[in-house]
Amino acid sequence: MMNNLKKVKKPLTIDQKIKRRNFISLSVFALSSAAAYKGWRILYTSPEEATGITGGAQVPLRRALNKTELFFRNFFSNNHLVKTYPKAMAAKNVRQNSNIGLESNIDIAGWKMEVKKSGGEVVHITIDQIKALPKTEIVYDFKCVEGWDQIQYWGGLKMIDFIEYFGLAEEIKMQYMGLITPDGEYQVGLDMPSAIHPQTILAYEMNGRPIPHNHGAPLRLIIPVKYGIKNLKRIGSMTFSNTRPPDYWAREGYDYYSGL
Ligand SMILES: Nc1nc2c(c(=O)[nH]1)N[C@H]1C(S)=C(S)[C@@H](COP(=O)(O)O)O[C@H]1N2
Ligand SMILES: [Mo]
Repeated sequence: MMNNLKKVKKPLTIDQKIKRRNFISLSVFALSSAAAYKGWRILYTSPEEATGITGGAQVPLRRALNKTELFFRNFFSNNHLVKTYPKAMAAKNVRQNSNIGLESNIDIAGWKMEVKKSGGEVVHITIDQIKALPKTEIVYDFKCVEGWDQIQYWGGLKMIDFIEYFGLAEEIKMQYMGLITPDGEYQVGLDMPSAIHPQTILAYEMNGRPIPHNHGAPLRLIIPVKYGIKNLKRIGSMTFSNTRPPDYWAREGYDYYSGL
């Protein structure tokens, strides 16, 4: 009686099972490939953004990049601090990367940082003026986009202290800070929240000693919330703006924000 009510399903043979599985996975593969191809076509045939501040990425891609940027900006609020380490953990042999803008000789004693204020006024600041102010030290994991990282120990003047001492409160109401080497060869653009993050410093010491030439003497940027590319060595000038300042690696196609 039971047999009449219930249609007995014959169990699938191993062979049939394999066939069925193959069919399912093939269909899934075909469908996702079609979707991927379509997505790629949309991206590929979409207009390229104008090459300028950022390299020529396809517009939707740039839109996506800008979305991630927004997410991270919100995520890394001013209160978020990068992890720090004891001094004993800092590398003795500090890695040294590219040296764009450091090729020419520099007269450390004669060096001055040029700060362009919003009213057009230009202020020149010496290394002694900067060293006269309270020093801040940090030991953290420096990360380069090329795939290396190292715990390093830097000392200098906190950017936010610098802003306060040199009366740049109006300037930091703008959206961006720009830094350029004295010869103009290497440039970095920073969103203001990162520039004035409590761990961002204008560094003049590495491992407790004046910064060596190839690491950016006499003054470089140490910005722990960003990848190495944003940590400009040998600062020549500082500007403030509401449009993105020139940025060496962004022009080469790297992410403008380059946050960790
Ligand atoms: N002026 C200048 N600053 C620069 C660079 C550069 O080529 N020129 N390279 C950047 C990159 S990619 C990294 S990883 C760090 C490396 O700093 P370091 O040489 O002290 O390790 O500096 C950054 N600042
Ligand atoms: Mo780097």
